[in-house]
Amino acid sequence: MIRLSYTQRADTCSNRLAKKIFHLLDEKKTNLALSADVTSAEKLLALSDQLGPEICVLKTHIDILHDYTPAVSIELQALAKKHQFILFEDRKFADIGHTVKQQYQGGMYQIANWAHLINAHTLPGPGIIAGLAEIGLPKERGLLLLAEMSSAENLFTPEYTAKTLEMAELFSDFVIGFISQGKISADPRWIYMTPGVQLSAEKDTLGQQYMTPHKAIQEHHTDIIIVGRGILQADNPLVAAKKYREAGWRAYAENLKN
Ligand code: S5P
Repeated sequence: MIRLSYTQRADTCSNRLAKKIFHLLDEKKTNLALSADVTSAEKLLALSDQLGPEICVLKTHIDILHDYTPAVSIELQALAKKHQFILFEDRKFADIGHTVKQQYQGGMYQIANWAHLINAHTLPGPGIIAGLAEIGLPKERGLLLLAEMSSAENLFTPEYTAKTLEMAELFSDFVIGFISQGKISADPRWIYMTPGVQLSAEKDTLGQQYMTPHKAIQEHHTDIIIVGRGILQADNPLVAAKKYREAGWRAYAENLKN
C-alpha cells in the first residue's frame, strides 16, 4: 500500500485548518498532542510555553481551570503563535444544534474566539454539526467527531462509528477528522487524533485504556497521538514529551517507508 505523507494529504482536504495542520506536522516534525489537563491557569500557560516546541496540538479542558479569566485564552493564543501549535478545546459538545451554538460562542469561555479546533459527539444527529458549523465556519475553525473512545466498556459500536463517518462526509467543509482509536476510512483527507496513549501504563483505575505510540500509529494508523498523564505525571515533563514526540515521529517515518 502506498502511504501518503502528511503534506501530500494536505492537498486532499478543502478545510484550510486541516491543510494547515497537515503541513504543520511535517514542518515541525511532530505528531504529538499534549493533553494539558491541569487545573491552574499559571500551570497551563507555563506548560504550554515549555512544551510548545515539542507539540503540534495543545488540547485543553478549559473548564477544569479553577481560575479562568479571558486573559488565559489571550495568552494561549500568543503561545500558539509563538510555538506554532493548534489550540484544541476538548469540549465534547453533545446537545442539540441551537444549544451547542451558544455553548461554543458564548458563556464564560467563548471557545469559538480562541480554539482552532473543537470536538463533538454525533449522538444527537447531524443538527449538532450544523449548529457548530454556523459559528465555526466563518472563523475558519475545524471540528473533530468522536467516532470511538478509549475507555473500557464504552457504548461506541461499529455501526455508530460508520454513521459518524457518514455525518462527517455531509459536513466535510467543517469536519476535519475524528477522535478515534485509529484510522476508520480509506479517504486520506481525514485527520485522526488518538487519546489513551502511554508508554508504561496499560490502564488507569477509572476505565482508561492505553496503547503505545508505536501501536497507535503503526497498527491503528492514527495521525496524532494525544498524551496527558504520560507526560504530565513524569518526573520531567519536557524529557517525557521529547520521548513521546520521538516515538510518534519514528512510527510515522517507518510507516512511510513500508
Ligand atoms: O476516547 C477518549 C477521548 C478523549 S478526547 N479518551 C480520552 O481519554 N480522551 C481525553 O484524552 C480525556 O478527556 C483526557 O483529556 C485525555 C487523556 O488523558 P490521559 O491522561 O489518560 O493521557
